[in-house]
Amino acid sequence: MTETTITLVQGDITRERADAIVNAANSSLLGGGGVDGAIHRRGGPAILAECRALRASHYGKGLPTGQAVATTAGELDARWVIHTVGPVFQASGSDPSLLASCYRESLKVADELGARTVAFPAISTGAYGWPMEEAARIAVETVRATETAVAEVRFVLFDERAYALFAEQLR
Ligand code: AR6
Repeated sequence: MTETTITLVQGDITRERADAIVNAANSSLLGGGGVDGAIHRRGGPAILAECRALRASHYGKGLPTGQAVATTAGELDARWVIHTVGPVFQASGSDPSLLASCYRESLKVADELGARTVAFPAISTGAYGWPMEEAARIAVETVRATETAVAEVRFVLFDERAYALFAEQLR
């Protein structure tokens, strides 16, 4: 296995060029706000059409939390969008292994596709409420621990604080 390089970018993930762009989706696969909304808006209707087809076939009950599935990237500068569903953070106790699973399963799908560059957002850190610092640690640790043929994992962080917290994990 070749070494995977982890890189960081601050910005909008829908502006990235990569083999695969990961979407922080929900189980319905039918869109939402945040990264999900932005990906469907910029990627166009082809992505939603494939998501609907997945719901009509393999994922009748939706995509379970921690799993991942690929569609076309539509008009994005990528070949695929890999949709994954992060866990909702709960103050009473949340399962970090489900968040780790999102990164691991997305990389597994990327390997199946032959993707060499994969861009990830900070899954679960928006609407799903995961504290950025812990989410950054889980993201970086999981990618480091995953055997993959992906050459570059790029974390695309929306704001300065998220970027700084991911940078700290890479140090
Ligand atoms: N590029 C990169 N990062 C972004 C972008 C963007 N264009 N937009 C937001 N972020 P979220 P979640 C950051 O809420 O927490 C959706 O409605 C954002 O600042 O997109 O996994 C889905 O349909 C945050 O740090 O995803 C689900 O219902 C991070 O991306 C639900 O939200 C993730 O925020 C999923 O919630």
